[in-house]
Amino acid sequence: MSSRARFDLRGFPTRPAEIIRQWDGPLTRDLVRTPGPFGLGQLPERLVPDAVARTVCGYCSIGCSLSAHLHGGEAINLSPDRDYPVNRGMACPKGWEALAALDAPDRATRPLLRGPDGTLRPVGWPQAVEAFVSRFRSVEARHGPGATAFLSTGQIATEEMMALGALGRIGMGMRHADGNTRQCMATAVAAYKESFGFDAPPFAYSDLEESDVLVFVGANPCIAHPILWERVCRNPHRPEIVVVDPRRTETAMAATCHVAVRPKGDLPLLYAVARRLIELGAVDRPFVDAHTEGFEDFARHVAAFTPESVSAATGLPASEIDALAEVIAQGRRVSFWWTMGVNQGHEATRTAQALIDLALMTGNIGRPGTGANSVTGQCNAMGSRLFSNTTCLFGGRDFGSAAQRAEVAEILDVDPATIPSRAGLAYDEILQAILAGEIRGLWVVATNSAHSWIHHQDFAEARAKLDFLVVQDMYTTAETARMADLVLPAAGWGEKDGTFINSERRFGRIRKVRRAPGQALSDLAIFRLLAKGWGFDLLDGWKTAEDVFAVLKRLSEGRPCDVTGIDGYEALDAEGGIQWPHPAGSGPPGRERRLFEDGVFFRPNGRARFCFDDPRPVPEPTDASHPFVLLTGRGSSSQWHTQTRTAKSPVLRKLSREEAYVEIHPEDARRLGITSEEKVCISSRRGSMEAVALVRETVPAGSLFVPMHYAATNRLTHPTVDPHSRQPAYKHCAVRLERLPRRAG
Ligand SMILES: Nc1nc2c(c(=O)[nH]1)N[C@H]1C(S)=C(S)[C@@H](COP(=O)(O)OP(=O)(O)OC[C@H]3O[C@@H](n4cnc5c(=O)[nH]c(N)nc54)[C@H](O)[C@@H]3O)O[C@H]1N2
Ligand SMILES: Nc1nc2c(c(=O)[nH]1)N[C@H]1C(S)=C(S)[C@@H](COP(=O)(O)OP(=O)(O)OC[C@H]3O[C@@H](n4cnc5c(=O)[nH]c(N)nc54)[C@H](O)[C@@H]3O)O[C@H]1N2
Ligand code: SF4
Ligand SMILES: [Mo]
Repeated sequence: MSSRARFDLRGFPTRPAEIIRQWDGPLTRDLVRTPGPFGLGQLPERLVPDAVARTVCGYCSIGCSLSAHLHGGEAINLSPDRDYPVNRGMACPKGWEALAALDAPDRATRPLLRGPDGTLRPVGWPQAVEAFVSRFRSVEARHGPGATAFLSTGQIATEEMMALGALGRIGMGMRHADGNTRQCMATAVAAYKESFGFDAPPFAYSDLEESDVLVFVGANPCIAHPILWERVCRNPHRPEIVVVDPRRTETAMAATCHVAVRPKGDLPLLYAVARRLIELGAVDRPFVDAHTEGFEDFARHVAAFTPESVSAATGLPASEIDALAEVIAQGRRVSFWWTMGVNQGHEATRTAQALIDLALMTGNIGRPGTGANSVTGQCNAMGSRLFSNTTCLFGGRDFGSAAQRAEVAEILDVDPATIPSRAGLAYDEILQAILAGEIRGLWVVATNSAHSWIHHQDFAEARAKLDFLVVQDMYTTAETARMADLVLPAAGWGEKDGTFINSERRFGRIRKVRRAPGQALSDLAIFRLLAKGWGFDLLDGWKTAEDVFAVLKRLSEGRPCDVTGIDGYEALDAEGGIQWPHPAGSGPPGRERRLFEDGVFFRPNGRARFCFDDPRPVPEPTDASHPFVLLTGRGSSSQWHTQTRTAKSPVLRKLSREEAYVEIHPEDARRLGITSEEKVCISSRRGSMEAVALVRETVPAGSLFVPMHYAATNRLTHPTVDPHSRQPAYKHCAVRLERLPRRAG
């Protein structure tokens, strides 16, 4: 049978209005209340809101609840909710401005297909589905079932990720799939799995308010998680706040103590702190004996890390390391928080585990105000970790386990043989396989790889090798969408229903408070259309997000992330979101809960494990030709990643710099004769970029900082990954800096 003949158009709507009516759901009908006064007096009469619906913010993983003020069912404004346990009336600029991203002129409103002349042209949905099905089938026919892959995301609803994971891996049989969570959370996943037995961030945000010592490592919440920082500010215990970061960030300035570790000096630093804690007698022996394993080996390992022996690697005097250990030893409720300064490194997993080790050895886990706490990044990074069916099987299961595959097959009512028996290649390996000509078809959903991937030249080269690239995005102008053979126009946050899982494991609802423009459809509707075209009928019953949520619940049953006790979406509204686990019969969910209060971990013997290793040299040390360390990360609270969304808001644009900039220490600037606001050139062995120099003491001498929001940044980065998590090491490479010759005239 030819691939074309298999595609059955019968019963398939062809008129745009019909497609939208049949495949995309109605605007939200769950109006929580009519609005009170909230300062919209200046709006014209016809825009006075007549109802309010609540939805969780679609940017970061804090998961603030926002009220959408509706007029005729569509949102005209947003304001933060006061009685939601997460944000308690607060939102950062991105939350307030979240609707602006929906109104942009470059929204993808029709499917686009690249024609023989190389240009992208609008086509109808039936043609788009046909192109998708026939081109993927023909790649497979020519190159075998391992020749296609998809890249998923932490920025669509959990229900949508599930539909993608089901269609891609089970329906289409793709052997390889990963997502942008690899760039972000893979390290925390690997660390938690090995140490705790499951990918289980243990905290509730209330822990921020209950600690007497908070240690932030490689985290800049003032910029990246502003409402998390607001929660710290509400801590009534006058806590010690330690920030371990090479840069003097906004968070470091607001802390009580800044430990300016040398870039990538964290592992020796944390081992030296552990050694000193043992010396100080700060080990919680009863806890260690009852609930952990491997402490004696760990103690032997860290014995070698004297403050003197690590001073070169950490750049810190012995006194500062001792002082840090003493603060931790004296704290009664110590919490450790980490994000990308840890996760994005060449020895990231062991560094994250060193923080877990510190919490375990001091018994700082399972009690209020404690924990080894990895904060997620994207709004639904945790949904992607547990339910995207990419790096793990649904519900945090293992693709390699026949028994677990059988469980999933039974719940979904599919043939167990259709579930892949391996997770498949990681993101970097998928790109390598494309470069090697082994993978020929790629489907990218809600991630902008051509900008965000480490040393993204690799992605551009991979594109040239692909027979077929599909990009499903909100905008035609996203760097990756521009490279596509087929662009599928997606509805964005605010234009569809579903749930996100925030950093503290809380399921929260998102709602359709706007109609998507043109023929754009929710990602769920797109997956269902494609499944129909492919002839995969599992998604026939997944008509609405809540239908899929019912399947999610069954997939979670008996797992650490069991949510069989959530009584549908209504319960999420009533409770202000619900954290996992919440098994059926477990009583009321409670407002804020942490894990491991009973000291029982998810490993077979119930004990947490101390994991450690010898520190390794950085992959690309500085030298005479490239004397600076390049640090990259978030630049402002108003810029989101590759800026496809935040750049659409005039308000957010005013709060950040449009042009790329580089922060440079005054000493280095003086030596090179560079002044603030001057244009400079930064180059690594892989590429170069121009940027405006900002001379600031916020970066240490010998390092430069460039935000990731500018497309050129990832020309420079060095494509290495942590060996355990395969997460890219975005935060270290060697570069040089030069003044640009003054233009003549
Ligand atoms: N405004 C805004 N907020 C965001 C995002 C955004 O794009 N914009 N993105 C979201 C996402 S997906 C994520 S993952 C989070 C990221 O949130 P964060 O991880 O807080 O942000 P980053 O700026 O990437 O990195 C944090 C810090 O790591 C430091 N660092 C670099 N190298 C090292 C090192 O070797 N050791 C230590 N200790 N620190 C180091 C950097 O100096 C930086 O200050 O933010 C989320 N929130
Ligand atoms: N140098 C450097 N690079 C980094 C980092 C760093 O610190 N330094 N951080 C890394 C990290 S932590 C992360 S998480 C990644 C993020 O990298 P990306 O995921 O590539 O960044 P985004 O800009 O968030 O891309 C999301 C894309 O999805 C689209 N989109 C938004 N909502 C929807 C939707 O509902 N449906 C669909 N179909 N599309 C949608 C947006 O238009 C955009 O094109 O970047 C990584 N890259
Ligand atoms: S802190 Fe995060 S979730 Fe809250 S409003 Fe800002 S971007 Fe949205
Ligand atoms: Mo991230």
